[in-house]
Amino acid sequence: MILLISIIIGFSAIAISPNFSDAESELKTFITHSGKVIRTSGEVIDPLYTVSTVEFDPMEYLREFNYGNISKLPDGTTVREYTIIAEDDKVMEVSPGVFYNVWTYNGTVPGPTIRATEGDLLKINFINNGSKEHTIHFHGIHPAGMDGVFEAVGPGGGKFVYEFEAGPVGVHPYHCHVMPLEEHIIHGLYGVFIVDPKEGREPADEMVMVLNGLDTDFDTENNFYAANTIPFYYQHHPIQINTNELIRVYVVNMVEFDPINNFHLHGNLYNYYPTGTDLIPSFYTDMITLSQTERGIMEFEYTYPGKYLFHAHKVEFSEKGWVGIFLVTDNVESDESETEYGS
Ligand SMILES: [Cu+2]
Repeated sequence: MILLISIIIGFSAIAISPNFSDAESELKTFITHSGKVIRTSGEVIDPLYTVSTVEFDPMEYLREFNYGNISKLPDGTTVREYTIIAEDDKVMEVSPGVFYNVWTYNGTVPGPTIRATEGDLLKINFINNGSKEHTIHFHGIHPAGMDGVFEAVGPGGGKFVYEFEAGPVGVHPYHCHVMPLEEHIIHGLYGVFIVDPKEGREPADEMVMVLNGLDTDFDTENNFYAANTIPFYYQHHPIQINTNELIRVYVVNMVEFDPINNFHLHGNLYNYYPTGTDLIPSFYTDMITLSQTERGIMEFEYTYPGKYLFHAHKVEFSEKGWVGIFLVTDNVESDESETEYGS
């Protein structure tokens, strides 16, 4: 009899199992701020019991470039050394009351903007203090062993030194390349790598904008979009620039899930250098469209003072946070601006 019952229970379990996979049985249900019921296998963070552990100031990030610790080889080659530490346990309040588990390079999303000149020798000391394997995969030209794909760096203090010559000239992303890749990117393991031409570029007020999305409910759709992580930040804190001063924006699209993103500038047009690899612009436009990791350099000057929007012309993205304002004031100095081009 017991045997018969066991057989029946066993058969029932087999019959039911196609409808209740392991993954589905782990799904949790919660209600979003808009009342939508979401089922997710991701970690749901309760805002009432959560404290942000990330300090990130998008205004500081905007114009902050990390040139590394500089030394010279006997042959005169410039060596730049950087340290990047990965972690995956931080929590960031990305929007009021919305807490998100960010995976970070040096504690922020995006990670630091690494900057060098073409031909410099780069040494990136990578330390993985996370709980999962991570790497750094740089876009650009380098040996296969420095590509950050097949040499996963173990958790709990694993180390790897990426060493290669900076090139080509342009603006490139770097990001973790451990599978599942989408997960490692969407949580925030990415940053910008700028390679300057040896002759430099024209002096300008320079800034970096990483276009990113945040999937805070783990349904593989972005709930928020932004330039530099915090939705609506530059709308509430306009970026101050001057009339008749060259503005140079290094823009990198790191949005996952959505096939395109774009960048529209109001009251002006910009010269656009795709990937920044050419010193002659390819377009003069007020609108570019970017797929995943597409990037480039925008250059423009404002003639008239005032407030000008910049945003995704994919309106859904701008309404969910990817929108900002340039506050243009009359340049009181002469045309010879004192803004320095860092090096
Ligand atoms: Cu990773």
